[in-house]
Amino acid sequence: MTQRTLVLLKPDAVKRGQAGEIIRRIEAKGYALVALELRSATPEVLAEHYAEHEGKPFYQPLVDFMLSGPVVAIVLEGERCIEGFRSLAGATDPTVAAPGTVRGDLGRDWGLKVQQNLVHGSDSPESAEREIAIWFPHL
Ligand code: IDP
Ligand code: MG
Repeated sequence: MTQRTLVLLKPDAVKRGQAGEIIRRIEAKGYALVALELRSATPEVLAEHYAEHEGKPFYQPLVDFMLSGPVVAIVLEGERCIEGFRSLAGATDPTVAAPGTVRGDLGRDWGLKVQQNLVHGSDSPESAEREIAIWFPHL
């Protein structure tokens, strides 16, 4: 089943010069790049993107972090790439993300700053469709 998913390389990935390494892993897995752009998120885009997390204790720190520098927004295409990219990314908390994953290999232990986990990936076909429309309305 060919799918599309939205991936974000978060500001920590861009600042630390890990964007290329993460894109290399995506391409090595066989996923196609459909769209890719370095850009600055806006409060409006992030409010839509993270709507499901509004009201949670980590919401505002997460939004502030996502505004702290440019992100790379990517649409990938490939066989079961929604599940597949999340498998490449690893668990949300880089401290416990498995070795071999982006977060496990490249994530640092930032204490409570779980938000600095390098990447976002859509978690379902419905989320992917919604998030691609937010970041790439022309697609
Ligand atoms: P996911 O990115 O693995 O799908 P979600 O639960 O959807 O994780 O959370 C969205 C983002 O919010 C995470 O990637 C991370 O940046 C941040 N986050 C999640 N849980 C926490 C937390 O407990 N503390 C701080 N940030 C968190
Ligand atoms: Mg999520």
